[in-house]
Amino acid sequence: MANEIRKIRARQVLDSRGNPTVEANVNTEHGLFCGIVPSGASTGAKEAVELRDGGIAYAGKGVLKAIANVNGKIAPLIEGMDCTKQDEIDNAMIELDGTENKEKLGANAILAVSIAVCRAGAAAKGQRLFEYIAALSGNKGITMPVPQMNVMNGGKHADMEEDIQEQMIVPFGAKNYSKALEAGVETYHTLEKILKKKFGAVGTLVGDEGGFVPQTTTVEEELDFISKAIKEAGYDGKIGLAIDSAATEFFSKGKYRLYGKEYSSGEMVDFYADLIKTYSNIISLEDGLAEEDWKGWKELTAKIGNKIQIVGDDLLVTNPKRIARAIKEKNCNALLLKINQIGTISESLEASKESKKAGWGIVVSHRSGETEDSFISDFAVGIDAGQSKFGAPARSERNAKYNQLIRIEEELGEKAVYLGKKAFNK
Ligand code: 2PG
Ligand code: MG
Repeated sequence: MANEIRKIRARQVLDSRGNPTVEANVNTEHGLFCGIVPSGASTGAKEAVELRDGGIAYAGKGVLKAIANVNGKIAPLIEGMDCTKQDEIDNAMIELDGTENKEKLGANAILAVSIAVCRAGAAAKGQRLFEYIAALSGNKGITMPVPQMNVMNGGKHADMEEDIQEQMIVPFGAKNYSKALEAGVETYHTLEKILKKKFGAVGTLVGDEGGFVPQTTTVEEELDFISKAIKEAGYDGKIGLAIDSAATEFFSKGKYRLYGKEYSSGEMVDFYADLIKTYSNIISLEDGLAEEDWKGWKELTAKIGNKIQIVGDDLLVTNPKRIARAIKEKNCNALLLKINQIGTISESLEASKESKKAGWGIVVSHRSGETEDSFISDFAVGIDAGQSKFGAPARSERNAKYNQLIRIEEELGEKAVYLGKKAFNK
């Protein structure tokens, strides 16, 4: 049979934090195709399950059980199938697993295969990966994402408590993606100089996503440093700010605890409303509230969702069911799309489709634990997401994504679209 999957094999490799993760290889007549799975630190409770071994090796973080599931259970089922039938293959794995959250086989086992199959499918059709994903999903596959670049790390990504996790710069005012990248990189390096001057060498230590972790004590102080860097780099008015609070991490017993202060849900909403008044260059806010604070999210969206983009990450976990609820109840107006939160490419496409139908923005996102796999770059262009979140433009597991986008933009040539501010929902 043409396009037949001849062999599937998985192995344990390392992610950017030095933790084990799953790599799968899919063999067809067109070659060998690979998929490597990322891993989060500030994970949503409702994410698909990442199967870990427990025990002593790698402090319990080994993935040999997931590897055994690929080699012993998934491979016998999928080998012989047509690699261009992404839906059928993903559904077969979902059925074999049989649980709501993929806990039996592990979403890490399933996703590694799903990614590799997608690459094999593209090769079988003689298409570039982004073109193939566009065809699979009924999109044009010509939109270069506006990057949210994480220049200041905090929270779980920097071993900080009661802290905002990510402060990002958003180079929307560029004529194309490459120019946006250039602006982002120059601003990142300007920020480095500013922080070094202020705090010395310790001011430029970086967190898991390559952003700096200076000794700051308020969000305002942090945003001031970044705004200064934008200005000094010459991009005032051309680069905006985005925040991922990852608020579930500083929420407990009904209270939010941030930078030494305590807030109710309503007070957090006011906090953000004030913040965007002071910093009118904020364009997007992700996980401003905790993952089960649906009522707070609704208030937040009603209050400032017409001024900035309100992005659901832990709230939605790229799960079509939670997305449907949030669309209905108006809890946010944009999806953070992480393929390993749901565990297959087909379900990720479904999540993006439903979000688009609702008029939401879509941000295709990395995890804090990443690898050299740049699949999500092709995915972001393939679904015409319009936005990406791939960390700081530093460290090769992040730059692998930015670099792949450079190649895609070059290939698209005149066809490439850069939406700038228009990519953001309000
Ligand atoms: C997030 C992500 C990526 P993690 O919260 O958006 O930045 O972090 O992968 O640790 O969940
Ligand atoms: Mg997040």
